[in-house]
Amino acid sequence: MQQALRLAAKGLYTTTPNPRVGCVIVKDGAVIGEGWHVRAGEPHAEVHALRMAGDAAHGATAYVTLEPCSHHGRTPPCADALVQAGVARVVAAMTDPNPQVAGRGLARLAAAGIETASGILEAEARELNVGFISRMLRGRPWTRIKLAASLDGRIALNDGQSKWITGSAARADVQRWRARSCAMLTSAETVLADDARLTVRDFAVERQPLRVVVDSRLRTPADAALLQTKGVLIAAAVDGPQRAALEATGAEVVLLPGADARVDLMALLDLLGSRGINELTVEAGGVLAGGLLQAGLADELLLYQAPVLIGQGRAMADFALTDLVQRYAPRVIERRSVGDDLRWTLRFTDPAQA
Ligand code: AOF
Ligand code: ZN
Repeated sequence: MQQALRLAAKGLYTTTPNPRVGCVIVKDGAVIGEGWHVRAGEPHAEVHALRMAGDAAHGATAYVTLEPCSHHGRTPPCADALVQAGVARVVAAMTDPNPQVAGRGLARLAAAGIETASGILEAEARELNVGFISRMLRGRPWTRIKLAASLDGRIALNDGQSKWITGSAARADVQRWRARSCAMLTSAETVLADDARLTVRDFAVERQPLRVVVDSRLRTPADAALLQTKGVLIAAAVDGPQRAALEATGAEVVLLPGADARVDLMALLDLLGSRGINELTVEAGGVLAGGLLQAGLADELLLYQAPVLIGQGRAMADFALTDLVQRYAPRVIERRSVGDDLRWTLRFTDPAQA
């Protein structure tokens, strides 16, 4: 199963909106087939592994990081392919949260007389598909807020200057998180201040994340750097004359009015879920981070903390407490060095429950 998980991870940057899945077929103690899902529309992991194993798959054991599918999606059911190949046993790391599958794949195998098991290295398998699981079970993406802050917790000076608080290693690391994300979320405020593109540039990728801008009053300038690459969604709360100019750049504009003439963030995440967005990474300022936190929509914080003091400046998340008991206290998942910076992975949501 460990080998199957390593194979699954090869699809980290490409499988969206599908999950990352790996499969290893073993017979008489030897690996006779291996495969992983590369892209939606192409064969599933099991099909690649069965093709490699050929006739030898008869009587073998298949290890899969996700329950084999039982439905006709873009491709036919893997459960049927495994039955036809005559495998004797199928071991899955976890069941498929897709309501079209949800246990039916394993049930179909069992009904055909195949021995089945599930729950092997399940935590690792869930970690790999935390976004897919979130979308299947909650209808919205796994939402990760990336923060780059000074030792004194500031993300910018009061005048907005923020280049560069963290070091080059941290900035390179951020590119990996962008690349695995289905979408990036930012605010008009950040676009106006930083003119960030939010694309992956440090290494070659075959797809760029969808870029989403929370822009309640349509303040995004049509010549913003982010609009120079296709694949931008602008979420506004009120319509305005600027809309036509934004749409002329190829961007899509949606109206999602919420309270106080601000974008309804829950409605936005639901929309992204309906569009197949599994992992969403937020790179914005304190207002959007604070809004997501207060709405209970932040699942994870990825915080790069630089060993610098910048004194007065902007906070990571904009909110005010009246009592310390109200503080946000996510679980510490990991603390690791990235160059001279410290990267914290903090979670509000347990992926097993997402
Ligand atoms: C598997 N093995 O390698 C993957 C699975 O539209 P399709 O045909 O690509 O089906 C996509 C669904 O199949 C996806 O939502 C998930 O439930 C499952 N993914 N299943 O047996 C695989 N990638
Ligand atoms: Zn399948």
